[in-house]
Amino acid sequence: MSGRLEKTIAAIATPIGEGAISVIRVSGQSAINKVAGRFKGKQNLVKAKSYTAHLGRIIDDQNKTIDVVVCTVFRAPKSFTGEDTVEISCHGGIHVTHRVLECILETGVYPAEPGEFTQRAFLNGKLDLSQAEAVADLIRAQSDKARQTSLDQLSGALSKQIHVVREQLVQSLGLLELELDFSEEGIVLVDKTTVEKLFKLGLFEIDQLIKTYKYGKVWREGVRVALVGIPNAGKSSLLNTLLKEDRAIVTNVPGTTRDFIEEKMTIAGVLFRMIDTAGLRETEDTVEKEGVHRTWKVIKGSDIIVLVHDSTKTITDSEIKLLETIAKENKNHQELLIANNKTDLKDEKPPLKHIPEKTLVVETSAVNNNGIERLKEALIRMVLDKTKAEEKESVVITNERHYSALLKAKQSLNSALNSLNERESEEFIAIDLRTAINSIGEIVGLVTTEDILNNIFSKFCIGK
Ligand SMILES: Nc1nc2c(ncn2[C@@H]2O[C@H](COP(=O)(O)OP(=O)(O)OP(=O)(O)O)[C@@H](O)[C@H]2O)c(=O)[nH]1
Ligand SMILES: [Mg+2]
Repeated sequence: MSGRLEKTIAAIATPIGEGAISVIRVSGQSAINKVAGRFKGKQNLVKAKSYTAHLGRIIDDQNKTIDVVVCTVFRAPKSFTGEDTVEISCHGGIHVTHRVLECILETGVYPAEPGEFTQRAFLNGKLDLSQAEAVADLIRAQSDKARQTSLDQLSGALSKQIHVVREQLVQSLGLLELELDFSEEGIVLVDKTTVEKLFKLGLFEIDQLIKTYKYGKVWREGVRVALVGIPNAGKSSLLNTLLKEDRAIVTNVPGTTRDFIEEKMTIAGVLFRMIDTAGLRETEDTVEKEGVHRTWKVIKGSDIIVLVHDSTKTITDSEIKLLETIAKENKNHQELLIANNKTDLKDEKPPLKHIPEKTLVVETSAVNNNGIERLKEALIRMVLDKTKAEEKESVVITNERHYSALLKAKQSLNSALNSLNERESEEFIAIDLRTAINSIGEIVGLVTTEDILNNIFSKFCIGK
């Protein structure tokens, strides 16, 4: 790793395609010198001050002009990577961008690997690991909520909280190492209740963070909403009306939708993944059977289930079975909502029986748009109500790696607490405590391995 850090690297930092400009980022000890050798402008880049931009031309080894560019110079340590950096803004064509990059690489600069600029920022202490991960999350954010949580993480809100929790555990370790005394006649340096209190405080704070993950994940990946029901209830029609787009096939033939269809939409800044499914019924048709099988899978994996019911029909056995299954197997605390559809039809409306108490029923019509706004409000309210408690916590866990590190820390701390209560020797308790401290440290990168780093940064794009 350290050998690599001595190398100067370059990559295209903007998406490949035609645009007004593209940016080529060059970073490392000799970044400014190398670019200066291929740059002709009024200013010699070698002498350029930090944070200055210079108009000029990029030339190849034959002195031929490749493009007219603007070079922005950042001097270490005040750059994204913490190293000398030049960002070359050239014309945004695919060919011209590659040619400019080639000219720079020809001078002995190395092509950057995925995420290498951010990895350098981490290794040079500009960002901790959770902040580096937030860069990728911010770039991938698909909703306002996702953007906000990544930005908070990038600003260091999570890091701060992690350091507080870790510091508490380190303090308890210090106390523990001072020597716990359980015997009657020994010198009591630290009493058991003080350490126990500290452990419990640590556990409480770790738990608070763990609890936010359910929502953090939702902010990041979106709320999965399954539109389910019996054939012809109007699931596909509702999807189309919600999306304001003719996305799914709608016919009056029961069993039209065979495979599920997933589409994204945002409501009040929150990303929702709406999934239209095959109508549930007993069938001998091989394709439809597979569709029904997939519907059950979608039901299990979603956060909210919208049972679309045809309001002109009496509730069927299939619908009752669905409601019972959701009630029984609801390990993930999924929310249930009923869209009582086709309210525009003049037919008689039989009473909705057999639905669980307190279930929210929204009257809808996919044909004349009636109740669609109310349905959207109900969806967002479900998400916000559930997250209200957690929103008070300023820090939200969105990343699976952080979540598993917290779970590991909790497990070790619990085990330390047990050992303490069973009056095991302090060395024994300290082992678990150190494991917990390390797990917490992994989140911000105080403890890392090459594997962890490779795993994180290889998922970045080149140029980030
Ligand atoms: N009047 C009226 N007709 C509707 C409404 N929603 C759907 N329909 C009609 O009901 C029929 C079935 O609609 P779909 O959206 O295909 O129903 P589905 O639940 O997706 O059905 P499957 O894919 O077969 O499971 C179509 O003829 C729709 O035009 C509604 O709110 N009002
Ligand atoms: Mg359908």
